[in-house]
Amino acid sequence: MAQFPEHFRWGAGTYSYQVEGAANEDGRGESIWDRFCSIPGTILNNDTGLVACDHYHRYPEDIRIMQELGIHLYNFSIAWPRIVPTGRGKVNPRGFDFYDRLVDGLLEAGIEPYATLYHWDLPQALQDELGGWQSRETAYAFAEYVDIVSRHFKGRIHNWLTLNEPAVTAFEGHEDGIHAPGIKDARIAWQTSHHFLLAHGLAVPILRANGDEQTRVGITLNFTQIDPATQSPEDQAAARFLDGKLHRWFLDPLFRGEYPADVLSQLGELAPKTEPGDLEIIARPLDFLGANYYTRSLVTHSPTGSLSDFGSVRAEGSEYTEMDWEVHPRGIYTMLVRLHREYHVPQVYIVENGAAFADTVSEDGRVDDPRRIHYLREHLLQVHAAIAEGVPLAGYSVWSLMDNFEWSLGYSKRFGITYIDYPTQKRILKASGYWYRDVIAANGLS
Ligand code: IFM
Repeated sequence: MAQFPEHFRWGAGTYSYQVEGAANEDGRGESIWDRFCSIPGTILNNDTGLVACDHYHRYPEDIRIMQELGIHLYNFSIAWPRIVPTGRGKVNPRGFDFYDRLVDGLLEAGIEPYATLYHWDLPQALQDELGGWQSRETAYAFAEYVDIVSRHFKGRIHNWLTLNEPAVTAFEGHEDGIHAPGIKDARIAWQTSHHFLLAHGLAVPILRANGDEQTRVGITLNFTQIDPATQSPEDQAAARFLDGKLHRWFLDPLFRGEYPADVLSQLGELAPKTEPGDLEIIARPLDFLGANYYTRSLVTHSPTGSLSDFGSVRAEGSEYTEMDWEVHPRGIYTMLVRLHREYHVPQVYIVENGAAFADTVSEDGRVDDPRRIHYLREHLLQVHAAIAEGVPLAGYSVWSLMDNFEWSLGYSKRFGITYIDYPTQKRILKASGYWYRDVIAANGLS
């Protein structure tokens, strides 16, 4: 039996644009994802987040599912365009109503709200007026929004995560252009990465000042196990650079107050402009780090020598999910041990871990997803091993509570432990949901 520590916290997550829907209700402003999705051909099947899982209206049922699971915490994000529709200035009081009901409902159900302040739905007005995250001013606009939100929820939300996966939104949104706002410019992408970190650092003291003695502040980063496809010096160098770009570029400033020198020197002209004092702002002490882990990447070097078009190969004999992501459970252990030994993170939460599979509803109305159970089980065993190694891991949250809008892949990928029948919005707890419920009840797995 892999028994977890006594106060280990189990959770499940969703994020605003992926589940809420109600995109035009109660004064919500347009976000960059609304705009991006409205461009035909951008998103698979031209799906959008207009309705999504209708969590905005169906949250009471979703809270009941959380209660059935027995989770201790719910990871969700607050949509900036609901609260400040144009990003800066006028606050929309009706924008708080949904989150008030959600947070109060969670608290009544004994589930702790873990609120992420930014998961990719920037108010479109800031993109139009400032160029979005390529402008330093957006970081200051974020700080104002954080001030408004954290004052409002004082005493009700104690656990704050400033940003989720800044590396993904910086590079996939501004270098690859496959996420909103669809920019393809490496220089802009690196500049936005700095502004994300700056925005985070500006938010930290605001959250503390507006909170109370229970307030805890963190940020969530995404991690992939990055290995070279071969032992050739070129592939090894590519893997080292990618690890630098996706991991150390964010970890080093947050926990060491500096950008990694090897990445900086390779960037040359692409290096972001910074101002004196920025790194001190970014490196403000945190209470915990949120860490997301899904897969491994076997990297090949770029044939053109570019810093963006690396290749990858498939791992012989490995299982792959519907995302075409390798199932590589050991990577979550390696990541956790690294965060502990190299970065001395005060505390870690797994904020996301999970897998997309092609789930279907059987004739008797059940959703059997043995591959997801296997995936979660193998990862949890590695998480357990990391705790035994001394990693200060406080909790684990599965991605996701329910199937939802998977960005440029629309609704085609199902990550949930709850199945969503989109035409009827019916929720069906999958076999993995029942399995997770039992893990939580036992605080461990055999
Ligand atoms: O759905 C996403 C989520 O929004 C951010 N982390 C990865 C998940 C799966 O791709």
